[in-house]
Amino acid sequence: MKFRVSTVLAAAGLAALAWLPALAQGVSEYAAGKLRIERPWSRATPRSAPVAAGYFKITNAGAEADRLTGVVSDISGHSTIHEMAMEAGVMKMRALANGLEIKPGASVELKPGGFHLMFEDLKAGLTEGQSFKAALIFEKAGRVEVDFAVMALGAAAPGAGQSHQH
Ligand SMILES: [Cu+2]
Repeated sequence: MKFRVSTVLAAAGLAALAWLPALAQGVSEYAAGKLRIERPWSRATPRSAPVAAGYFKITNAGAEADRLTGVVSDISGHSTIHEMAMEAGVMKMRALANGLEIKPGASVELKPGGFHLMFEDLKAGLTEGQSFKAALIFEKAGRVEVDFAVMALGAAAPGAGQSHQH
């Protein structure tokens, strides 16, 4: 079954490529109680852009739900948790008033086109290759300091949509 083998190899190659930037920056993983936070990343910002986004994957290995209620970083005046949602046929982002719930046993991935952190009122632009610190604030797990790796301007997570830019 030559076809199958080459398909598998091609898929493996693509996956490896997609993870290359993360590997180049070092694997970043953080634990807070029963929560595991993986690979916080952001994107370089165009000159004078007022906002930047933040992404990561979070897994709740506990028996109780937890909730990401806020984020604080020195890079921005204030930061919020956003979702992308359809409104009258248009994809828009909006702040999650009650934060982002992570159910027991579940993983949530913040990624382009979905949930994301929004660093607003940026104090300086973000450049590919730099990193910045931010504190994620959870209802139960408390405050977790993580490093966000800044990827290229157009970097996209595997499987991300393309109907938005921020
Ligand atoms: Cu947003």
